[in-house]
Amino acid sequence: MSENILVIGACGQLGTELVEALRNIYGDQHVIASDIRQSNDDVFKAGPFETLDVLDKNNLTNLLQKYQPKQVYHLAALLSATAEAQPKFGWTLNMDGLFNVLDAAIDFKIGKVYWPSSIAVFGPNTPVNNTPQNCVMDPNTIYGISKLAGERYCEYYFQKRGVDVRSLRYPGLIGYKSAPGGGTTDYAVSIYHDALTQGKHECFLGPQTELPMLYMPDALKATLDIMHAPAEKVKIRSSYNLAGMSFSPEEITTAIQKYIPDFTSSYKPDHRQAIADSWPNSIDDAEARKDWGWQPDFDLDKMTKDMLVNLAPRYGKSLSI
Ligand code: AKB
Repeated sequence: MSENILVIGACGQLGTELVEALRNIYGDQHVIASDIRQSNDDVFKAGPFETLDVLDKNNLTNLLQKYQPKQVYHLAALLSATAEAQPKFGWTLNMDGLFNVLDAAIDFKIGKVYWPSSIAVFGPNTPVNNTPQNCVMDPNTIYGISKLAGERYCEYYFQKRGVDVRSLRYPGLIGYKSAPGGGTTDYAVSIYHDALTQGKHECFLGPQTELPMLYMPDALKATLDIMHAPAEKVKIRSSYNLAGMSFSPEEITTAIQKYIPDFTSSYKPDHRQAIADSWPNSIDDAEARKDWGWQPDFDLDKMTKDMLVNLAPRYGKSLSI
């Protein structure tokens, strides 16, 4: 496999791990990582890295001319909490960035485009449990509104302009290799670090706030699976519901206590509580399972074990797991 692949927004939580996974498949030199800022992460030293502001069309055009990628993963966005703090910029980056990439896909004959959506497309009137693929969608955050508009835009570009664009509605993503940035689900990453470093965690959500989550190896598997699926199997061109597990801060605390019995959580809900309250508790991902064979490998306990085993040495700890 010798085609070039461009990852935009490569230095974020998902991008960092996706670049590594793609380089393992396609070769270091064929995966071009790009972001508005350079990262020190070792993964970016193995192959090409370019500075790219996706809002700058000339910058994007130059990169596409240079590398002629056959696939583009467009991950650059402001997440839920950050976009609420800068709504105008959140809207501009999330929407104009997507427009630029979809238009470039036509101009440069890019074979496939990946663009992430989110459970943030759902809102207060959405059925909260086992949320179906198609239902009331009334997001009340800038991030969610931009993701829902982006989904409609992707489907439009597929139907009317022939762009092979594929997308997943990610739940909260949890991983040990890279840090999340500005999401409402981020507590579920920092809780593991706090458990190992301080033995306690102060959660910015209330104890019973149940949210859909996905462990990073499953997120990478789903992303690569949908991008590698034959086009006719990808029947939904807005974005697929995707589920891994669902839990509350209280439940993840209990899961960690199994391995670190003295660990405790306290609760101090902030502005992110309202965002979490507008999102589903759990997701029905039957369409992804049916269309391209999606199946997650990790539940809360398996993920907790893996997170702790991998993070403990970083903090000089050894756990008997
Ligand atoms: C966020 O919390 O903003 C993201 C998401 C669910 O899309 N992790």
